[in-house]
Amino acid sequence: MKAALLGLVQSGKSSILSAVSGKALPAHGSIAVDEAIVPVPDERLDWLTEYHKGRKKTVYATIDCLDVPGLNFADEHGRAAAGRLIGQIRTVDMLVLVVRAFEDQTVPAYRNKVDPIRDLVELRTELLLADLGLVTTRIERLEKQAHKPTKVQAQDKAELALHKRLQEAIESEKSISSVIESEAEHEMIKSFGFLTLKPIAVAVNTGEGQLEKKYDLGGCIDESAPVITICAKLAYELAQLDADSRADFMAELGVTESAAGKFVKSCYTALGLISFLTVGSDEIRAWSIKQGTTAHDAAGKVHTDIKRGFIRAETFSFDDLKELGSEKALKAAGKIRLEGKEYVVRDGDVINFRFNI
Ligand SMILES: Nc1nc2c(ncn2[C@@H]2O[C@H](COP(=O)(O)OP(=O)(O)OP(=O)(O)O)[C@@H](O)[C@H]2O)c(=O)[nH]1
Ligand SMILES: [Mg+2]
Repeated sequence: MKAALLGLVQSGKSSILSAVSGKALPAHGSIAVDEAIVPVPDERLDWLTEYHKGRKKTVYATIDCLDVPGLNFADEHGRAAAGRLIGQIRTVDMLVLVVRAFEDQTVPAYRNKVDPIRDLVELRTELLLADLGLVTTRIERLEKQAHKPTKVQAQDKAELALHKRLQEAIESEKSISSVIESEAEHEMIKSFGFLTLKPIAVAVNTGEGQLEKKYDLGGCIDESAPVITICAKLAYELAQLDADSRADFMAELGVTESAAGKFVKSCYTALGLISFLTVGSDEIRAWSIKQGTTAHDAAGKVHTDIKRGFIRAETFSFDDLKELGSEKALKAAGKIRLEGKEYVVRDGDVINFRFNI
């Protein structure tokens, strides 16, 4: 899964990504898209590691994140650069829109004023315009093509009708995701990488001491989009400490949830992801999958051979193990199930795939 952190200039994208991934900050003024891997914090994995002492490795699930240089639509040069950057993120699975809410005289504010709602509206409008550009070009092309009696004429006509609907939606400021009605329609347009079809999360980068503040984003984004409040500067500073000092400092500040925890949760919610866990002879590992994934497809995530030779998924719930204390007790309580290919995996399932190759 790949997410792109997108926002106006100096909103705190690189600080957030460095805080949650541990990667060093990019050079000041960098104009290239940078990439970092964000480990998914998972206490269940930590618990299992403790329980199965002696395994060599604990492998967290990860989310790939792109750190996109700040967008600036305030002048022509900035608009051209923003257009190029937006073109580079059409293949990602989701967007994390980062908006600045922190006041700091030493960091120049976009359009001379800190205003997270105005920024979010501007970002959203620009994403809609970028999609409109693609839709309009496609319509022009299909209009030339669709009246020709070719083998794909019916297909062209259907696609033209759909793109006209998209155009209308965008012109009334609706995202493409709000008008796509079926899997078939989705298939028809998925290769375009429309930005307003992608799931979105919003990270409001607030000042120190304002982490509890709730921001009313005034309906300027889809209601289902998760919104988190992060203080990038504080999160970055905390990330530079060792684990013990970090825990002490967080307790002192009354910060209960790490920025990484919040960030990853928002991506998981937006993408509809869950995790299942495996305990191998040398590694304990978490895997992220879409909600609704079957045991057969989950096996394929671990290894194509395991999918091909799938026999059964020996499954129990992590919570049951934690409550009963041992696998022996789980067995005695009949909590270890043998599931078939069609079983729909649940968050926190610990699975041992039985397979035959
Ligand atoms: N006071 C304060 N400063 C912040 C906060 N977050 C970021 N900054 C500062 O704002 C400046 C920009 O932060 P970055 O993380 O580089 O922001 P960015 O969005 O990656 O910037 P561009 O990539 O240049 O658009 C840096 O000087 C940060 O130290 C914050 O929460 N509080
Ligand atoms: Mg940056």
